[in-house]
Amino acid sequence: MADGLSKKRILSGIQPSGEGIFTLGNYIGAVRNWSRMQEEFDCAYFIADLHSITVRQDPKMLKQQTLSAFALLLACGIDPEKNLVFVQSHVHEHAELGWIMSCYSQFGELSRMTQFKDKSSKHADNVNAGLFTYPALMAADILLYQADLVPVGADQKQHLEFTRDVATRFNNLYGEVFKLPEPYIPPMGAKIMSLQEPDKKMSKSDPNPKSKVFILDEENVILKKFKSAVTDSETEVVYREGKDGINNLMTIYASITGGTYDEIAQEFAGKGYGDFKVCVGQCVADELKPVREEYARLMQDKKYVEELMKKGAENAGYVASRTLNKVKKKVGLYL
Ligand code: ATP
Ligand code: LTN
Repeated sequence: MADGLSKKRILSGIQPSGEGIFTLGNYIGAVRNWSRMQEEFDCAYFIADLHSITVRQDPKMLKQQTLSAFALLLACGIDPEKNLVFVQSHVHEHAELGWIMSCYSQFGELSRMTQFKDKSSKHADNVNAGLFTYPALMAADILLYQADLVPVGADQKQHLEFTRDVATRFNNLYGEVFKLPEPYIPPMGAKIMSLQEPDKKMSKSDPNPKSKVFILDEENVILKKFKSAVTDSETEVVYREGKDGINNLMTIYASITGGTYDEIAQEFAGKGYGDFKVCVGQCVADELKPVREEYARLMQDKKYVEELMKKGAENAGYVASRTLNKVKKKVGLYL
């Protein structure tokens, strides 16, 4: 990162929770873009394990999934030599600044967060304080690294607005401590929908296994899931309102092959949905094969992956501690 000073800093995180780690939606909508941005930007990517425990997790699974998720970031092409790649809980500055940020967050604004409202109604038996202060920790994640740009999906935009509000409040009190981050929508960002209910986004936590493709699914599983994807009663492969299922398959195909909707419609003119589904499934399987192979290779050498985790945390800690120390001084904590 020798030329890190001249490049804008990108930061993003992904939770390791959810069965089977990352979906095709996470891949096309997030992780694949993260790896493409590493030339142009100075990037920091992390596994948000502290955020995952705002919902009850099985401890063994969480530990396993954290390792897998980290290895998967590397397998998707994120280079730990060029970027900061780490596990959130390994860098204690996140939890520390998270606490400080929570002291500058208002009850009212946290109560208005739609994710809090959603998750507290979904997990009504465990509406814990961490779920409530989740955005303060996320603000800390971002502000510690003085990130310029934060690639997030639409669901996280409110949290980014909140981050800017808290940072502005803090800066108004103590001077320019934090850089104000902007949301970043990557040029190739696409929203991938469920294969079974194409009006809903493909989500790790969807209980229906046929609704989602995992990055680590084997080729035959991927083909099968695409064969059973819900479409419509027409026969024409064309992108049009009301054809959510076909539109979604076309989006997936386009984002992997780079073709336009018109080109895809031409390619499949006169052919049925069956042929189209096989082709989409095959191109997804081909795209994910090298990722799966690299992941398998990395996971054979757990020690090596753990070593990279450790180095990543050290490098991230160096950057994070500079911001945290500045904050502590400003607030009046005795250093
Ligand atoms: P959960 O089911 O637990 O909400 P998720 O699969 O929706 O998980 P997140 O951890 O919320 O995934 O998101 C991680 C990243 O992946 C975010 O940047 C988000 O915008 C992106 N992402 C998630 N699902 C999709 C999707 N279907 N299409 C495009 N991008 C997605
Ligand atoms: N809340 C995010 C994950 C996340 C994140 C972050 C993303 C935690 N901290 C900081 C960007 C920047 C999610 O659930 N997708």
